[in-house]
Amino acid sequence: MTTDHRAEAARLLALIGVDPSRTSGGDWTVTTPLTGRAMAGLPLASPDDVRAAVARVHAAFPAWAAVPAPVRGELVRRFGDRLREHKEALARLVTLEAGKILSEARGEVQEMIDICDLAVGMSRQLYGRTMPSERPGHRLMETWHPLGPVAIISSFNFPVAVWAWNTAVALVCGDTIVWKPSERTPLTALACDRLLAEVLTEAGHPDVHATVVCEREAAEVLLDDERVMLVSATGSTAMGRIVGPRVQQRFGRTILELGGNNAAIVAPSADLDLVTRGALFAAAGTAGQRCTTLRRLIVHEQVADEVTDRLVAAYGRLRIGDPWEREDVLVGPLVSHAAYDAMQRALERAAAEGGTRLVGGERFAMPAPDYDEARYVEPAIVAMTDQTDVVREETFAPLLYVLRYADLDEAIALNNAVPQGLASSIFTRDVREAERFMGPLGSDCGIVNVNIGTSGAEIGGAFGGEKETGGGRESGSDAWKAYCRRATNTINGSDELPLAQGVEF
Ligand code: UN1
Repeated sequence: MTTDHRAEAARLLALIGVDPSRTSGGDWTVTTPLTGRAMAGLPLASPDDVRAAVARVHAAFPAWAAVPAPVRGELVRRFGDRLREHKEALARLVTLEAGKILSEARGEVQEMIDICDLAVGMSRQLYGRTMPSERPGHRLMETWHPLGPVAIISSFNFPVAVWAWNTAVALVCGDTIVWKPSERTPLTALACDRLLAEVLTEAGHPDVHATVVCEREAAEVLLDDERVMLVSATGSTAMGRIVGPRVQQRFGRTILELGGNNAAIVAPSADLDLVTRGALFAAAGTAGQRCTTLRRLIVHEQVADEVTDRLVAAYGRLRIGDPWEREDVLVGPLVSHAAYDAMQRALERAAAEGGTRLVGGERFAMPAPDYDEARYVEPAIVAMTDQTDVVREETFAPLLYVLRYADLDEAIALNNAVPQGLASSIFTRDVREAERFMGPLGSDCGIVNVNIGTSGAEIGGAFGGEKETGGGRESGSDAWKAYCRRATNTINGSDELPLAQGVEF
């Protein structure tokens, strides 16, 4: 008999202080990917509920925007403290709801803590520039102001970290927030909502954020409501194709973090120990369910056999199983039957398009009937002779395609010849190759790494990608600017009124 997940979820939610009425009694069933069985039920928000949430955070905006940014930063610091306190409980909820291994779930909560720390510093560094004016006694400068209510739409695979990237930064920028988490992971969302609510309520700003667990029709309110100034959405490219134009239609802003089809190039000089570990984690970690997961390995023909032999051997040693029951498991379940079916379809297509399966792809046989409704799978590697249609698509599962190349131009062209542009990497000891890959005619992705895999980005950098990945940037560096309204100020400190460009009037 496996753990009673329903009881565990209730216990963890109680520890965090979530009101039990929020996670019981509704029609919506939350299942755990660990067994595929029901773990909780909760009510879904209606379109009217979402409109009410928008109205609430919209009304709270002026008072929040008037709070000095460093004071907002102090509240984000307190939220980070709450996360530290509840790190283990939150991580365990992430494992229950998303199925990722505990080490990665703890890493995800750590990512939330890290972004809070960064945002606290940011709150004193929302710098605008001052520019010289062409007119005597004049000055030009820019000011970054709060933008307004922001909607955050997040996905099951990083149920809390991606929300935190957006939230911590948006809060210090002075925005208010409506969060629409994945319907698969509402419990972790309500747990985070509770921790943030404690801090903001204590500070007298209870309506600065709202969390709405809802289905598509209700979520669409966030796209169409003109009070929502920015929609930051993480998910599939198909979702982004709806969100982008719909919000743009009313001149709202978007940050889109959509599909990835991430590649690593392995050059002949690469350190193959790094390649094996880096590719193993990037391709099989999180059961292939990161947007940054390594999906294509582009290997120089001189080292291709050795690299594939080593990887196949490493895949053979991967421990697959229920990460709740065994902490030494490295690959947990896929999130759903649909994810498993999509992987099987991709494997069939890859075979039809000339691929040779080197390892994996089978449903992993779990020891007890408790797991009949879950979908565990052996991570797969498929050797391809060409970058065919199926390789150019993102299959959100642990399925790695291996391609060979003869010269670096060809490898870079393969890296770029997919519709998505999120993460990429090169393994090489040749600094010239690394520079070319990072250069203007190198990788066309938003993330371009050297001698590490494609996944596991740190929060300090701007996160996001090009082309079908959507073009948005979140998290560190100057990504905060997307959450602000920029004003350009021209200030005349003289007694004259000269016009720009020498105009006489
Ligand atoms: C995602 O999968 O949506 O870079 C985000 C990474 C993580 C974030 C992934 N820090 O893999």
